Amino acid sequence: MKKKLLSFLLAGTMAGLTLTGCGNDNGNDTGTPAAEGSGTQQVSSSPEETPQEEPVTLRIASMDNPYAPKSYANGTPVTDALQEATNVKIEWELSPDAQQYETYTQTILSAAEDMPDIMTSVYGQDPRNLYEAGLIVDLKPLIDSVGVHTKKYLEEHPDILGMITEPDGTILSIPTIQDGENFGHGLMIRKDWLDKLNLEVPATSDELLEVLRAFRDGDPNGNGEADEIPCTITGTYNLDFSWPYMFKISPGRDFDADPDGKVVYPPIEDSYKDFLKYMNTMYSEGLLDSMFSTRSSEDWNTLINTDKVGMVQGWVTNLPTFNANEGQEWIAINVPAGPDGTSFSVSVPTITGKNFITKDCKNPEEAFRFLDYVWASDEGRMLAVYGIEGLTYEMVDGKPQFTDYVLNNPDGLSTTEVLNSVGANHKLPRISDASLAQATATEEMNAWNEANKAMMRKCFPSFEIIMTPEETTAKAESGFSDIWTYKEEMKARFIMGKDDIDGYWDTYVQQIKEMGIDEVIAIEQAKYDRFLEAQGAE
Ligand SMILES: [Ca+2]
Repeated sequence: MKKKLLSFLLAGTMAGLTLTGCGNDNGNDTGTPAAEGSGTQQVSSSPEETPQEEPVTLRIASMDNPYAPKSYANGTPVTDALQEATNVKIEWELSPDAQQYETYTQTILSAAEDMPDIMTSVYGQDPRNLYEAGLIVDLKPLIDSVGVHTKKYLEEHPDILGMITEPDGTILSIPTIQDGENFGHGLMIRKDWLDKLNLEVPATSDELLEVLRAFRDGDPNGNGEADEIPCTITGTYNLDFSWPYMFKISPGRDFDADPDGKVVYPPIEDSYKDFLKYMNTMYSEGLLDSMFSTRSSEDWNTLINTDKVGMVQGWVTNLPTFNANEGQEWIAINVPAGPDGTSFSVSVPTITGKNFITKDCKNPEEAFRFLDYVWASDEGRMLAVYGIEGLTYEMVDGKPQFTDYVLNNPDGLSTTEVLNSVGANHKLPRISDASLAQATATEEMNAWNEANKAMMRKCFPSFEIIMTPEETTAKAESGFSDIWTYKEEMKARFIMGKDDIDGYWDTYVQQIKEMGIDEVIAIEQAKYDRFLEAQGAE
C-alpha cells in the first residue's frame, strides 16, 4: 500500500515539475534553460537558483474540512499531494463554518488590502461586484496562458464554459461543479404494492393511471379500509418535475429552449395544457392527494411511514429511508412514456462554489496553475473524488474502486466522512461526479440511474447563466415574480378543477401575456443566445 501511495505522489511531483518548468518561460529574467541537462552550452547566470524547486507559497482562504478532526491546516493526504504535485505551499486562512467564513470574507473584502491569493466565494456572492470593485482578476487570460487542463475540460464541456462566462466574456471564478446527471429527482413507487396487486411497473402514462386506480381500490396496505392515497406530493412546484416530462415539457426552471434555439415559457405551451389535464384526471379520480398543494415534507414523511402512500416524486436518494419502513419496498421508476410514446428526463449541472484570484496575488499565473491542476487535471480530479490510491481506492481492471476503508470503515465513519478525513471532497474547486453514490447504491438503483441518464436531455440552464446588471434590473422590474405566483395558483386551480382547463386556457395565456411575459422571454433569449455564443467561442 505504501509503495503505491509513494508512486502516486512521485507521479504527481513529476507532473508538478513539468508544469513549474513551463512557468519559467514567463517572468523569469535569469534565463534558466527550459530543459536542464539538454547538453547546451547555455549556463544560468546564477546556477544555484533553481526556481522550479522553490515552492510557490499561496495564501488560500476557504472553509475548513467539514470533517472537523482533520483540519486542512494540519495537512491531509489529499491537500499534501496537491501541494507536492504543483510545488505549492499553501498558507491556509480557514474558517470552521459558513457563517464565520462569510464574516471573514466581508472583513477582508471591505478592507481590500493584503487579501489572500485565492478565495472561495460565500453562497450567493456575485463575483461581478468584486471584479468591478477591482478586487479580483479576470481568469480568462490565465486560462489561455497556463490553464492546460481547464482549457481541455471546458472544450469537452461547452455548457460549463457557457455557464461560467460573464456577459462581457470574462471568466471571474472557477466553480465546484456537480454534474447533475445522477440520482436526481424521480418517481418512486411501492413495488410491494404492485406485486400484491399483480401489477407491472407502469411504462406508459395510461398504465400509470391504471396502477394508481388499483392502489386506490385494491387495499394494498391490507387494513380493510380504503385509506390509501395513491400518490402524494409536497406542493405545486414539485409537480414541475418528472410529471410534465411525460408530455415532453420541462417547466421546472421557468424557461426552456426549443431545438431551434428559441426560448419558450413552458406554462403557456400546449403540451403544458396536456400535462394539466393529466394531473386533473389524477386529482378528480382521487389518485392524487387532495391536499397536494399544501402538503409539508413532515406530512409527506408521516403518510409514507404510516403505510398510506403508493407513489411520490422527489429525490431518489430518499429511497433507503423509505425502505427502512418495515414491509415497504420502494423503487424508482423511469418517467412513463406519454401520449406520443416517448418521454424524457432533465439534467442541469449545478455550481456550488466559486474560486477567485484576488488583486493582491503577486503571481496570478502560479496561482492559476495550481487551480488548474486541482480542478481539471486527471490527477487532481482523482484526488478530489477518490482520494488516495491504496488507501481510499484501488485500481481494478483500470477502474478506480473505493476500498473497504471507505465502504466499511473500521472506525465506523460514513463514506463521506472517510473521504473528507483524507482531504477529498475538499473546498478548493472540484468537479464532482457520482462515483461515491454509485459505489454505495444498490444494483437496482444504479440500473434506474443508467436508464434515467439514457433518456436525459440537457435543458436551458436559465438559473445559472450569468446576467448583465441591466438584465437583472429589467427582470426584477418585469413583474415576473407576479407571473410566477399567478401561474402556480392557476396550476392548482386547473388541477383541482376550480377552473376548466379548455374553457379558461386562452384567458390564462392572455393574462400571462398581459403581465409582460414576452419582455421576460426576450431577456431569457438574450441570455440563451449568449450562452450558445460563449460555447462556440474558443
Ligand atoms: Ca387500506
